[in-house]
Amino acid sequence: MTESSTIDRTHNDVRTATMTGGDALAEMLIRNGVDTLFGLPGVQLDGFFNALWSRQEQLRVVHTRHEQATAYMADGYARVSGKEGVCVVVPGPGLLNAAAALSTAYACNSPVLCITGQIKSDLIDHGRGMLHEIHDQVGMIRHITKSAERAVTPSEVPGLVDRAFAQLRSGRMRPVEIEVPLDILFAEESVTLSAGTPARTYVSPDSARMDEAAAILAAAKTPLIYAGGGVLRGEAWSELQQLAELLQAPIVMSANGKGAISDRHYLAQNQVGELDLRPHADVALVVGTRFLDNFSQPRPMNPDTKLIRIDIDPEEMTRDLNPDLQLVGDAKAGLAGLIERLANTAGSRPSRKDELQAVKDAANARIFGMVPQGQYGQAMRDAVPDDGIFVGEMTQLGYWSNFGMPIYEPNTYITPGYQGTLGFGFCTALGVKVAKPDTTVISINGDGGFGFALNELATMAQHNIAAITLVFNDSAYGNVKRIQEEDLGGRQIASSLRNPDYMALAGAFGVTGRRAESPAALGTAITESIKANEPTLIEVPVGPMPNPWRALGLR
Ligand SMILES: Cc1ncc(C[n+]2csc(CCOP(=O)(O)OP(=O)(O)O)c2C)c(N)n1
Ligand SMILES: [Mg+2]
Repeated sequence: MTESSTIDRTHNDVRTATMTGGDALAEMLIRNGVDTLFGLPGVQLDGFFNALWSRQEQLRVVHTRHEQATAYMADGYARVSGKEGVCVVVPGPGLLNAAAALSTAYACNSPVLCITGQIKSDLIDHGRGMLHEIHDQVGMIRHITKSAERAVTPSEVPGLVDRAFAQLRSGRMRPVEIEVPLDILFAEESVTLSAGTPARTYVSPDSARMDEAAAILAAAKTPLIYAGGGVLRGEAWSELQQLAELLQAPIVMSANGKGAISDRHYLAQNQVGELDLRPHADVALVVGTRFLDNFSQPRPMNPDTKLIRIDIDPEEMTRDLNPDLQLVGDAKAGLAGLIERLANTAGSRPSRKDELQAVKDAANARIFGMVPQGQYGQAMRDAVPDDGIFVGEMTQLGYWSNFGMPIYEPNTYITPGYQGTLGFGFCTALGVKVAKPDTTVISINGDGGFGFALNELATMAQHNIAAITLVFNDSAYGNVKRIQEEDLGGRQIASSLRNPDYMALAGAFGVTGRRAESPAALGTAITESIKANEPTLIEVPVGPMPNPWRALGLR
């Protein structure tokens, strides 16, 4: 069974004309549905930016102050828009600057297209030392992309772009790199533009295995569902909820899977509630997740729990454990297939609402009882509307939010995943806000992580990107400092930070600055910022915070 995606693509005629490589690249992006690019120009890209100049009505260019931001913004854009995010960087140092962000998109299965320039085509890999030359750029970037490829004539560009989009629209979504040398971007020849790449289709798991899985689930008394980012990337949230309701199975979401079911639903459980549920599960249905804990460790499952996995990536199935049943396919098709098979048999289960609501309430009492994280978390959640989007970071409130923040809609909680990249939060939130200008976007940063990208306050002001940027300022790489304090005998080194005056900093960039000295003040500051809807920085001075995983028994 395959099913068309909801993304509407305009149909284009195949057309042959004489044009430059730059024109061909720009035209093919348009033909693949791209309308926004995040980029930073340079001499190897002149032919491309020249082509973009004449297409500003169709392709908006958002330029940044560092290449990391182009790729983070493309990632943020991709995670919330249902479209691919596209960034454009010069070769060598430009691509290397973008690499931390690409590795993050790789970790989080985000469809990012990175377009890179190249030195002159006849000098590639000669080692002469051309401006921005690095040896085997394609080979280098392949390690953190799904594919990487170069065109060496203008007429090769349409195929290059279509193959990239075919990768971005099939299987496990991960970033893709393409590159075109500077002379080819200016060279002219006859080019045949294709109609673009078809929309994504969903691959269904093997039918006989789905029969087996349905039989196991029908017989299960206390089934438990684990949902990860694959549910969101595969737009499978309705199917997930329907199946869970049929089975009366609680759903534990990974950080990247948050929003797969609304936390208002009694079946939605966080990782603290999971501690109560896991030992009693007779069957675990694991959908679109690596199925690891916060520290990328395998979960200590009860050996009697039968394991069924749905995953688009066959390699993921058996990396750490051998499931009883492997369903290789898209979450949407897999879950729909199970619903079809279970609709008659499992329809009459009694509601587990009282029992599961109690598990949830007990977990939340502990989570929100954490001082001060629970109070700040509550203040943020109360101030932000249900459809508001939180972008996390590697900071104390980010860690807490990964398991604690209630999330009510799909794709409204965005994290750097296992890459844990400082610098991710602020930049990614800017891309999210470009994709969703009418939605509240909250970026949760520490002073350390924000420092990786504070130059992008200029981008925020210049392009009027009204994301609300929080900086929890403890004058420290707080997580590092706490480890040195608690586990390394207080041997503090390289973990204290002397910070700028954040209000003066915001003012210098032309961004509205607010300071919030308590959870209540933070709530007020967020509410005011939502009303003002302008580029905003909110500094939240804080002290050291307790280790959230230890406090909640998650480690
Ligand atoms: C790119 C990158 N470099 C280094 C680290 C290691 N690291 C993890 S947490 C952390 C401290 C973060 O400090 P801050 O952003 O202020 O958050 P806090 O813990 O103080 O809340 C560091 C340096 C990282 N995660 N990513
Ligand atoms: Mg800090």
